[in-house]
Amino acid sequence: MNSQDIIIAPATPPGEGGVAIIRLSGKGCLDLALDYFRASGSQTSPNSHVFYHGFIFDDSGSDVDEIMFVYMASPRSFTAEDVVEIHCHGGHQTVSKILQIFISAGARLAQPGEFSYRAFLNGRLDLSQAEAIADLIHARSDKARTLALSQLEGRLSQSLYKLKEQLKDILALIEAWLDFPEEELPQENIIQIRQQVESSIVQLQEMVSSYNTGRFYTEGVSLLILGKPNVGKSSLMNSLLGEERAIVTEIEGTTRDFLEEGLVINGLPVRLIDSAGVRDTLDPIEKEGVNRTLGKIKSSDLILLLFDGSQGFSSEDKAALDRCVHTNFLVLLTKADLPQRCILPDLPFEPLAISTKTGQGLDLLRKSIHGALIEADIQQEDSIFITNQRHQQAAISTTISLRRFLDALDQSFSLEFLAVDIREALNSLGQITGETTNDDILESIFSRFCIGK
Ligand SMILES: Nc1nc2c(ncn2[C@@H]2O[C@H](COP(=O)(O)OP(=O)(O)OP(=O)(O)O)[C@@H](O)[C@H]2O)c(=O)[nH]1
Ligand SMILES: [Mg+2]
Repeated sequence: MNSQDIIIAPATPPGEGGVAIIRLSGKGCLDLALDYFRASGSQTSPNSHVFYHGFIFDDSGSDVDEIMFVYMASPRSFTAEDVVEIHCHGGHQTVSKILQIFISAGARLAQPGEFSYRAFLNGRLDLSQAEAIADLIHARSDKARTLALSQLEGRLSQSLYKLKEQLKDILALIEAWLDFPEEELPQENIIQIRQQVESSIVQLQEMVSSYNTGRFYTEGVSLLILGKPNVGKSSLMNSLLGEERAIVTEIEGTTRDFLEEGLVINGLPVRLIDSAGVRDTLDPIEKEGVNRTLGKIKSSDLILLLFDGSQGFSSEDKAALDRCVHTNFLVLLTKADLPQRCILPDLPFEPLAISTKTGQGLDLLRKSIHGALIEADIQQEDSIFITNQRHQQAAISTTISLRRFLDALDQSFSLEFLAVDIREALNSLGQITGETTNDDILESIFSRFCIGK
């Protein structure tokens, strides 16, 4: 990507709408834009951050659209470069005609993520903030939005900055002593350094383990409804969705394939999966369905294991329960509106009685689903949530380097060794904010953005 060009792209999605926004960025973009803009007032050179009404015309001088024009002078713009936004009518023909005019005049169509990439190169955003923009755009729940916004506002960057400053101080101290090879690091410094590194490791570990919670809110969770035929799996799917999505009958083996639907449960985006009832069967179609269900058990974030409360606990129920050990699961006793006959074996937790006929237990179920997946309180002011696997990997690498540093300190290794470990830790931390991220990785991160972002 050449960062000298004037780039252009629609900032709004394709399709019809009241307004579409076309954005130009780069040195000289104002002059270029003014070549094809006629303000309706007398103003000839626009002030920064002020809207002007006028017309875009083409090379032949014909008007193309009536627009609003805004110029944002560097560095007070999204990319920190000179930026012009053209707010035109939101239709495909108008947008593509305006793009054509400026591309023929020398602007280049921006690549996906190129505006954000320039904002990053110009120091307007660090890498974790640029990634937060993409997360914000793709947020599928209110919590996901809040997390992305706090990352965009720099909460993650700030806490990383503090960590980095601490490690840099330690490195500076060690490097100062490197100049006196015959002397040892004073004991009081060693104690202080050890404490600082230990507390950094604790903070990093919190970040690493926050990833699951963060990931659940941003990417959503998969929730598998499991149980033998006729326990009420499809009925539960329908009740949670609030619509008759799955076929419900009193015939065992009604559901043969997966049914997947998205919904939000107490702020958590959920992919709810209804499955074929688990039992031994000779019917080849049902058998395939059962095999697929069993395959899904491992990949689900949480399993709702259903037992029919109106019937005795059977060997099929036992087989389903055995499949769930070592997974994250909740036990539900269904059909609580009927006389209860099911006597469950000992379980490490209380089963939940539900009825899809009366709605009993469904609110509690929603809370339990949330509780089984989200341990920490996401609103806690001082904790930072990582929502990106790349960040988690970098935090893990940092922790490994710091542990190695502590070992080396214990074994009185030379100061050079200690310095190497701290430098490595700093390098890993810098990958989150983009200071030490190599160009290939940067390119692959930004190329996942949409055009115009
Ligand atoms: N009384 C009562 N009946 C229920 C309840 N939930 C489901 N049923 C009935 O139980 C039968 C089976 O329900 P489904 O939801 O189709 O069960 P399933 O587990 O999806 O069954 P398969 O797809 O065959 O594995 C239907 O006749 C439902 O009306 C409930 O809460 N109370
Ligand atoms: Mg079913």
